[in-house]
Amino acid sequence: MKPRHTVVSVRRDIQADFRKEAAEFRATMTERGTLVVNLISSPGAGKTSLLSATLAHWREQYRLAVLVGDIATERDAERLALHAPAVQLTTGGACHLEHALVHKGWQALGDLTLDFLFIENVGNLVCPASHDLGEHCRVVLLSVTEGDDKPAKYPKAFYTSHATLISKCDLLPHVPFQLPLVIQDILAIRSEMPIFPVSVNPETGLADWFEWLVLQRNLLLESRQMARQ
Ligand SMILES: Nc1nc2c(ncn2[C@@H]2O[C@H](COP(=O)(O)OP(=O)(O)O)[C@@H](O)[C@H]2O)c(=O)[nH]1
Ligand SMILES: [Mg+2]
Repeated sequence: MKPRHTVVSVRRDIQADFRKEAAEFRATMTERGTLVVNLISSPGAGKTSLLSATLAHWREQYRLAVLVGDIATERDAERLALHAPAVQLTTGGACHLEHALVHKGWQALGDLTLDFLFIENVGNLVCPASHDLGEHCRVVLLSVTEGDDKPAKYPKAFYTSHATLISKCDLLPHVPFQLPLVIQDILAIRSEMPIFPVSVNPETGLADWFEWLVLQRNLLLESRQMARQ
C-alpha cells in the first residue's frame, strides 16, 4: 500500500517576516542613535576577547551593552559583564543567532539608552552569514591560527560583512599565515572591505578598529538627522 501523505503548500516566504522584523529593529535602533554591531567568526577566533578589550577601553566614554550568543553556558556574558551590561543568549543547539532571540535579549537589558549594542554571534563561519539580526554592521573575525585559506572557502561570511578583523596577529611569527595573501583574497570578495590586523594581548591595531566604529556611529547619527529633516 502506498504511504499516505499530505502536501502543505506554503505560499509565502517565511524568512521575509523575519527580515521585516530585523529591519524594524534596525530602524528603531537608528532612531535611538544606537549602532548595532554583529560579530561573527569561527569558535575561538577571539570575539569575546576583542569585545572585552573594546568595552574596557570605552566604558567611561560611551553607553555600551552586549548580547552574547552561545550554544550553551553563560561564560562569555560573565566575562563581559565585568565591563558593561551583558545578556547571554543560549540557543540550546542552534548554530547561529536569529533576530527573535536578539530582540528578547535587548528587552532583557531593560530600556537602556545606548551608543553601541554589540552582538557576539555563535561561533560558526557559515550559518550566521545568512541571518539578519537587525544589525547596522556585521564584522567578521579571522584568527591567524585558523589558516589563510578561510576567506576563499567561506566567502559569504566575508561578502556579507562590513569589516574584517584579522585577530591574534601577535602569533603571526609562529604560524604559517600569509597576511598579504589573505588581504588579497578578502579584497577579491569585497573590494571596499576595511581590514584591521589586531591582537588583544598585547593590544595592537585596536585604535583603527575603535576609530572605524566611531565613524560608523557618526554616519548613523547623520543619516538619522537627514531622515528627520
Ligand atoms: N595570542 C592571542 N590569543 C588570543 C587573542 N585573542 C583571543 N585569544 C585567545 O583565544 C582563545 C579564544 O578567545 P575567545 O575570545 O574566547 O574567542 P571566541 O570564542 O571567538 O569568543 C582564548 O584562549 C583567548 O585568550 C589574541 O589577540 N592573541
Ligand atoms: Mg566567545
